[in-house]
This record gives sequence, structure tokens and C-alpha cells, in this order.
Amino acid sequence: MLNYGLSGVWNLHSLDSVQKIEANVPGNVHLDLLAAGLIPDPFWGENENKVRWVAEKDWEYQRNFIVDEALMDQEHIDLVCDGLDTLATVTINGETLLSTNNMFCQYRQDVKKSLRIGENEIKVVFSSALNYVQEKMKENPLPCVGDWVQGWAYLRKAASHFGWDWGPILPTSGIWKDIRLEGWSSARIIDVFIRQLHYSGKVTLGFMMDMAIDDKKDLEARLVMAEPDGKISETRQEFRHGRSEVIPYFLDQPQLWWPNGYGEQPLYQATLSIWDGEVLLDEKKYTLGIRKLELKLEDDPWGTSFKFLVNDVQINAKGSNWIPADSLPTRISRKRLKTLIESAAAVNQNMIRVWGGGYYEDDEFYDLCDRYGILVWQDFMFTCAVYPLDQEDFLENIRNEVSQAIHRLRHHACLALWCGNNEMEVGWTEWGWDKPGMESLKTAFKRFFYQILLAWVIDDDPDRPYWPGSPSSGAALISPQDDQKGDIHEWRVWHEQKPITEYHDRIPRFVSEFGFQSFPSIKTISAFADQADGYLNSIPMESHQKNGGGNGRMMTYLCQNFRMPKDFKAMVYLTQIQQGEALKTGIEHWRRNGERTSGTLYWQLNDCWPAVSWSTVDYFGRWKAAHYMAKHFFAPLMVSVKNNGLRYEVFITNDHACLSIGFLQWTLMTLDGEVLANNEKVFIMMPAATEIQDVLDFSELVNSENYRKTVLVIKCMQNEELIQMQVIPFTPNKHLLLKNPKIKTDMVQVGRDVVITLTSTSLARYVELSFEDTDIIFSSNYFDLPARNPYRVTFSLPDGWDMDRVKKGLKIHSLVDSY
Ligand code: BMA
Repeated sequence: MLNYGLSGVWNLHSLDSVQKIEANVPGNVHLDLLAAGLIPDPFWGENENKVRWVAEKDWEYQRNFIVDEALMDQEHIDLVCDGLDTLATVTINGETLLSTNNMFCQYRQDVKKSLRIGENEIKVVFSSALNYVQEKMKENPLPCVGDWVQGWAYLRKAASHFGWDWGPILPTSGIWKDIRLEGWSSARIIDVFIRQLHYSGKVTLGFMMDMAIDDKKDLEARLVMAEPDGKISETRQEFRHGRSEVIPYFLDQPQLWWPNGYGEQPLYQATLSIWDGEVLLDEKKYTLGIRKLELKLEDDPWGTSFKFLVNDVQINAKGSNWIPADSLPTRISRKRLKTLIESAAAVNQNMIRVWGGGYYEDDEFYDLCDRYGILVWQDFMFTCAVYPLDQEDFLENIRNEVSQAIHRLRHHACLALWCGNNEMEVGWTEWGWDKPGMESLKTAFKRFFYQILLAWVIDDDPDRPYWPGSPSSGAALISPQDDQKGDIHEWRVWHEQKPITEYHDRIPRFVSEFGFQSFPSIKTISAFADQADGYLNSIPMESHQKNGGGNGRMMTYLCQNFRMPKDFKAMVYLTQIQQGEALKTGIEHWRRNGERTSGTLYWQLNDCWPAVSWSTVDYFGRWKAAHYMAKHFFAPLMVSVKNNGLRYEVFITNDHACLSIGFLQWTLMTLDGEVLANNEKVFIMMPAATEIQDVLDFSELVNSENYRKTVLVIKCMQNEELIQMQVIPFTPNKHLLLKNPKIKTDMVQVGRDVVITLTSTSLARYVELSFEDTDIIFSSNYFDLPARNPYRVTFSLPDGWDMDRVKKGLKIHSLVDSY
């Protein structure tokens, strides 16, 4: 196979202008205009509105390229476009060869007849996606959610490019993935379908090669397997069947792949190739994790389970929802993806849901999830609208998209579930889409997600579970928010402004969305607002809050638990603490009820621009307080407390697949550390279980005199090591009589790590460690520091730093500094 890259530098101009600029491919028009200095940074202030014209125009990409004899000698020369965003017409030497309307698809076309030896010209013209959907909506409006640009359902393009309640309106256009010419003769590999058969501890892998073959020469297929321990073996097989060949591979002692927290992620590397004698015609490489996976929907005393099992072990799915990591997607580097996936794994997450309003992610995303043990709940790209699923050409387009997405991703160990759509069933049942005149679209909806798409998944990926939508009960348009079956989205807290404790009212089978907003850090805010605009309702702050009323909502919740912040910085800090507390309240409750609730994915892990949102890691990869807190509420061994008046039930939840033994200590103490009562006990926890360890009644010890100065401190210890600590006050934070905690630090360097031991003379709540001139990920942050209880935090010394710089630069704040 000869590969002639066409990515790189192209010319770009809008169809109504002759002014040309340099374009970078892969890329998009916004990025090229930005690089040419013709538009301002769309993320700054209100610039999003100033660049709207870009999406209203049609754009032409053009370049020349050389075709040599070697390429021309090939029997086929395919133009391969890995991604065109979205309404594109491709011409080579003036001849129109391709028209596209789906950004999620790869396009391949034999263009040999249109090429000549020497110089050739290719043009790709993109017509405005924004104008297209708006026109369509004028012709025939379809119900959509939100107050941004409507009509995304008409076009196979990331819905959130038209705006969302966490993202700007930036409908991109451009050659957003690699583009090239592939010259080949005799044969090429179209795809390899890899299946795993597990039996009695052994595994057979079947590699089914699907090929395009011209002539019936004596060709040979080869498989080279590199096992995780380095063993390499090769299998050669003469072609027997022509278009498809199956090569088996036997593993007597397979090294199993596990989700994060349940075991290792050993990976096998498979290289499949086809040969004509000793001439390599084509090859493809796959990284494989060997595991069984099942979604168990089984009747039980509470309804029907919704449990993921990996290698027959029930997994408590802990994680978050994923949105596109940049509104201008082509600048997402592997490094940024790695930072995000690593951040999820670092706080004990084992599942990410790729939400249906973005796109099927790049291969690198799934490679990283394989490596870090993050299961992927993969939505198909349908969200929050009525789609024209009654139209044959639309269905045909989707058939191609679905098949491509499945074929590209189905070998990944991380891929756990194909899910039909995001929040479309609730649209029909609760948001008023079900009106006279909508009958045929409703029928089309049911037929598509309950029959057609299901059949496509069974055809292309029979080993993977399929779920019709999120949320869904599994029965078409019947109670999609059913606590007894299926998955739910819990938005009464936040969108309906119910108190955070209302999470406790429901014990669903799987919570695939719930969330709470916060501000990003001051450093991140400074990427879109001047210091003078650092106040809640400044224009840049409001234009970076896409959820109408969101800022006010955060303030309403804040009043319930915290004192009014003394300044903007304190407000940012408090919103982050509050977000963490909200997520903790929900997740602790659902994990305590792990027998019934088999998973919790909060909304949302990441951001597509620097903004106010539900994310726990911001656009620049900075961890918000909630992300640090996630390390505790997702920890495999978790202590939590449920109270009723002054009666406290102390629980331990053990997600480990083995017994866990340790000490549980509790101390009732004053803010200054005076012990009023205490006790400790040994706990022995069964695998995958939650148990009440103690019931404490403080009605004798906590009274109207001391309740503002007293807290309960609970520690879970294993082998002298503090595994978890909870500090429980007897009044909302706003009424605690906190004092200056006089935090002292002792810092030492151990290898490349810095170890800080902090102590205080009085309780410090939500202690925040930071450096102004660098971003550090600490082993723990936003933690409580009870008086006279030393607490240890570590981090790696930044390159070029010494301890002197650490000591001078470390900033420490806590709740008492916020008012
Ligand atoms: C959900 C998602 C998104 C949305 C989020 C926050 O339900 O599916 O549509 O961004 O809520 O409102």
C-alpha cells in the first residue's frame, strides 16, 4: 500500500472573497482564521458572538499535489478522507468526485481515473452547516431542547457545535481529520473483526479479516501476536476463502484485562497483514485486552438489575460523563486526552460515558481507556431532539455511520456498551414532543432505537450489550426515569433546585447523569475575563455560563450551607466545595445502596472551553475541588455516614473483590481538638459489600451549647495508614464557629516527591493548597484538618524547583478565610 498524505498546508478562502489564507489540515476554518489574526480568540469575553459570521459563510480549501509513476502504477488509488466537517464537495482537477453530509464518517473513493502524473489540484468546498440547519428548521421545525441554535437533528454533525448549556455556539467547518491517497494493487484489508471465546479459563481469539481483493493470486495472511510478557509468535495462513479469512489464536493462560481498581490492564498487540510472496500488501495493528463483559438485566427484589460484569465479577461503575474536549476539536492533542483520562483514573473512576451530543472519539481516546482501565459507555450521536428518523436517506446515512463507528471501535476492551441516544425518551414522555402531528416521528423513534439500531449492533458487534437510550427503562417510551429498571438521569437537584439531600430519596438501578455546577479556578477565569470583570455577573462571566440562571442557582445553594463569600476568589472556592459536597452526597448514598444501584456517573468530567459548568476538571486540565473529593467518594474502601437527628450510622463500602480488614475510629471533639468521646473497632468487610459498622447516638453529648463547636471525626485505618477521614459537623458550615486554625507545615523532600505534614490548633475545613506560578496535582486537596491531627500530603517536585521555592510559594487557605 502506498500512502500519499494530503494533510498539511492548504489554501483557504470564503466563497465570497478572493483573500486567501494558509490552512492547516487537519484543522478547521476558525483555527486558520485565528492563526492568521483575522478573528479574535472566540473563548475570550463575548468574542463567541463576534465570530458568528465564520459559520455563516461557505469555505473552499485548495491545494496542489504531485502524483508520480509509482502511485499511478497501482491498480487503485483511493482518496481517503478520515473526517470532513460536514457539508463538503470534493473535486480533483475540476471533476466533482464526492459530496458528504456526515462528519462522523470516513469517506473513501477510487479517484485514479481523475488523476494525472505530475501536478494535480484538489478542492474541498464546505457549505455552511449553520445556514443549512436553520433553513431546514424554517421548512419543517423539529422539537429541540435549549435556547441555542436549533436544528442539529437535521445534520450528522456534533450537536454541541450549535451551542449547549455548557458550551459556545461555534459551528466549525473543515477537513477535521487526516486526508490522503492510498494506492494499492491486488488486495487490501478493509477491516478485522476480532472475537474472544472464553471457556474454562482459556481463550480463543478469532481474527476475521475482511479484504478487498482484485485477483486470485496466492496471497497469504499473517498474524503476529505480542503478548504482554513479550512473547511473540507468528501464524501464517494461505488464502482459502478469498474476501475473508479467519485466523485463530489460542491463549492457554490468558492475562485478563480489568477495569481500574479491579486488577491490571495487560494488553496484547496483534498485527494482521497480507502478503504476495515476500511483498507486504497491507497491515493493520490492534491493541487487545482479554476480558469477558456482560450487562446483567435480571429480575431481583427491587425490579431489574443493571449491572456490568467483567470476567464474571460485578463492577461498581464509578465515573463521569464526557463531552468534546475542545469546541475547536482538531487541537485536542494526545497529551490533553491523556491528562483527562489519567485524571479520571487517578480518582478511582472506572467508567466514562461518551455523551451523544459530541462525536465518536478518536482512536487515541479508546486506546487510553484501554490502558487506564476505563470502561466506555458509548452513546450513538443522538441527543435532546426529534430526529427525522422517518426518512430513508437519513437512515441510510446513519447506517453507514453506525457501521463505521462499530467497526472502528469494537476491538477495544474498554468498550462496554452501545447506547442509542441521550435524553430523547424523556423528550417524548415529559417534555411535550408528543403532540398531534408527531405520530409518524414517534413511531419512527420507537422503531429505530428498539429495532433497527439494535439489529445493526447485533449484526456488527454481537458480543457487546446495547441499551436503547439514556435514560431508559428498556421499554420504548415507558417510564424512562424508572427507579426499578434501566438507568436514570437525576436532575431534581440543580435543574429543579431541590435540596442536595433529595438525592437520598431515590435508589435507582444505575445513575448515568446527575451533577452540580461550579466556577473554574481564578487562573482559568483569567483566560476569558480581565481581572476587573472578576465578579459574578460581569459580561464575560455571564457569557461563560450557558445554563440560564446557573449563577443565581449556585448562589441560592451557597446560602444554605456557607457564609457569604468575602470576595470573588472566595466565591469561586465555595462553589467548588459545594459542587464536591453535592456529588459526594449522591454518590455516597448510591454506593451505600450498591446492591441496588450498580453505577454512578456524574455529569460531567471535562469542558470544551474555559467556563462555568458541571465539570470537575476544567478546560486546561485543572482539577476542581470536586475532583479531589472524587478520590474519596469513589475510593474502593469508603467510609460514609447517614444521620437522622443526632443518630449517626457509620457505613463501610468495600468494592474490593477481596476481604478488607482495618480499624474504624471515631472521635467526638471540639473544634480545638478536645476529645469528648471516642471509640475504635476492627472491621472485616466482605468483598463487594456495604455494612453498617456503628450506630452512634450523640443526644447526650451534643447540645445547644456546643453544637457549633463540635464535630465527629471518623477515620478508617489499614496497617497504620489513614485510608479515609470524614469530618461531620452538627450544623451547616455557615454556623460553625471556626477560628484561625494556625496551620503549620513541615515539608521534606523524598526523592522527587515533596511530603508536607500539616497540623492545626483548631479545625480547618476544606484546606486548599496551591501555587500561583504552577499547577500541581496533590495527593489530596480540599481536605479537613481536625485540630492536633497531623495530615500528610505529597506531590512531585516540579522540574527545576527546589524546596526553597516550594516553601516560599505554597499558599494555604481554608473555609474560615472565605468570609
Ligand atoms: C444532561 C445532558 C446534557 C446537559 C446536562 C446539563 O441531561 O444530557 O444535555 O448538558 O444535562 O444540563
